[in-house]
Amino acid sequence: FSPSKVTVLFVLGGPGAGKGTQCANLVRDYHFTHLSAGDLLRAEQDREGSEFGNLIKEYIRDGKIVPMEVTVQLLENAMAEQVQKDPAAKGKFLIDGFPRKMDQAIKFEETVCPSKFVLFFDCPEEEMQRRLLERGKTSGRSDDNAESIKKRFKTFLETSMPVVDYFEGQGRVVKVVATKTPDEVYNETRGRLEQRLG
Ligand code: UP5
Ligand code: MG
Repeated sequence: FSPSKVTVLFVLGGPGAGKGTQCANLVRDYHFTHLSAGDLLRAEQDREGSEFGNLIKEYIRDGKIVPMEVTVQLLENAMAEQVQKDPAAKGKFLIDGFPRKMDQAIKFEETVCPSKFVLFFDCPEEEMQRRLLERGKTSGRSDDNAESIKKRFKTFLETSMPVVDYFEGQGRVVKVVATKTPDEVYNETRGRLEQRLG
């Protein structure tokens, strides 16, 4: 696909900030295609015959960032598949939970497609932890436990926040406070998005 024909927004925020929840709202109202890097990695982990299954499993449990080649390829494949399915549609993509390390950001924007801007959900750690522990009761996610959550927060602060700061320095971050109810967060998201998309 041609990068000039698609629109990409990166959706960032700490673990449990509500990226997935808000992306679902945006898909409903603005016809974006939602691609969660974490979901794509979990699907690849479970795919029979995947050479990366065990590696992904370990990285996710430890809250570490899977080597970028794997994730960039999964995203590129998913985008190409979507464009092929619906060539007439102007591809509008929400790339959720990516890039969360500088090397991924550079690589993706150079080789796949630059993002128009970054939607950043800002939420304090205590609130994110509360949400994740609550979800962990039923989610079955291998990283929704106190020990993995701690590691995910550490990676977010040390490795992923620098990516947000990098985009911020370029004036490409749209920040939304993500502490209130999902509906309130969504209202703010819509407002800021419409301002920015014009
Ligand atoms: N909830 C949501 N909004 C709420 C609100 N306003 N008030 C109260 N509750 C709210 O929400 C989390 C929970 O909170 C849900 O129960 C929800 O109902 C509730 P969700 O919308 O799922 O938040 P989200 O930000 O999407 O949280 P998620 O757990 O998905 O975040 P992570 O960023 O940790 O997970 P992700 O799947 O993106 O990545 C997982 C792992 O994959 C990473 O740790 C890493 O190991 C690996 N990974 C890579 O290696 N490379 C990548 O590029 C991406 C991921
Ligand atoms: Mg998510």
